[in-house]
Amino acid sequence: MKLLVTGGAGFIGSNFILYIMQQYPDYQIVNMDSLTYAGNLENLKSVEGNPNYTFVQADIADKQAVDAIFQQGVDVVVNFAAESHVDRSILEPEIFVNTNVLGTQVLLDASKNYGVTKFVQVSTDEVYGTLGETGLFSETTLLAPNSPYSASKAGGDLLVRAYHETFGLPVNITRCSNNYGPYQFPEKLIPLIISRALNDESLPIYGDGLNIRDWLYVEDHCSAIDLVIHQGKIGEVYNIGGNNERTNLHIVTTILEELGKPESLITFVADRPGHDRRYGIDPSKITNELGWKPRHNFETGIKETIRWYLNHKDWWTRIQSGAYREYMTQQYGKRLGEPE
Ligand code: NAD
Ligand code: TDX
Repeated sequence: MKLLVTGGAGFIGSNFILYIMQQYPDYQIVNMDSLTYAGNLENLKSVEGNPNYTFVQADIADKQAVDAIFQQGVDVVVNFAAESHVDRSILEPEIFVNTNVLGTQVLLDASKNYGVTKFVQVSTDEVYGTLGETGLFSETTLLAPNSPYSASKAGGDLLVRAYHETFGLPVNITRCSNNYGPYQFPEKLIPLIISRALNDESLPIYGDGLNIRDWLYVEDHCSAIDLVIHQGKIGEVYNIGGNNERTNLHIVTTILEELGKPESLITFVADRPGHDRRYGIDPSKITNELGWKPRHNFETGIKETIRWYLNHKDWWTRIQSGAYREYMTQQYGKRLGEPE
């Protein structure tokens, strides 16, 4: 099988490539990634020389570059490529539409024209909007995205659906909850808090810190996508989540306790505009129909993740370059009372 993985140099995409190459050593993997700030080929050093792995630096919205890859033959597409950070989508919405909507459409067109056997769209629970105190997101929950990020992901999802209904493209959409684990860019909550706490820096918590996310260890997301590629029923949406709802404050205090750092580092800052209060996934469809089960529980997964960041300080220190520092000032300068 020849698998085109887009966005394979990012957090989940690189974990997925490492996972799939271990599970199916004879699959051919083409990793297409434009290497934005979030793409890092260092994550894939261990497979670089493998003859079954190829990297192509290209933008999914670049029709010619996409066509050139499909001309070489593609069986299955797994589309991870996206602008993925909600806060950045508030600062700069346009690139989210370019990649997450237009880029997805370019990939869909090529998939239709070259007749792939499956197109898997890696989406997010954020397309459903926010939950109140009760209830869970199911696959039939109405889409009600609240951020430019989630709206652009919902736009991509709707195009995937339309290409299935209109052109008969064989598709699946997966909607996963918050991932954590190795290689996550230190702008996202868990690696941000670990890296800042290790440097004894203040820890910005939006609003009252009681927003809830449903956390899943990244390898469990990869195993779910593996099942969807091989067994997912054409045209279906699958929600993925491990029933691990936690408040942000709980996440932060757990990390501080594990690192032996004081809670006085916590700094409550201005809330994220449009901040979704709670996410919670009902994973019963993928569990019952495809037999998926997460292998990691949150308590062990978070400890493994903290250990990984402790052992890979070089990895995240290198990332914290000029561009990262610029973003941090733009995002947190005023919130943390620092000059902009
Ligand atoms: P990430 O930001 O770490 O990685 C995104 C990757 O896509 C990067 O390597 C980047 O270089 C690449 N990319 C961006 N724009 C591109 C373009 N135009 N063309 C080609 N490559 C491009 O993101 P992630 O956290 O790994 O998320 C991967 C996917 O999973 C996204 O589609 C995201 O919406 C979805 N998702 C993420 C989470 C999560 O918790 N991180 C949860 C559910 C779903
Ligand atoms: O500095 C911070 N302070 C803070 O309180 C940051 C970066 C986040 N938060 C809060 C906001 C959220 O309630 O922590 C929670 C998690 O925030 P993020 O890590 O930014 O993730 P989230 O906005 O929930 O989105 C993530 O999960 C779904 C991914 O970034 C998305 O790509 C995915 O679709």
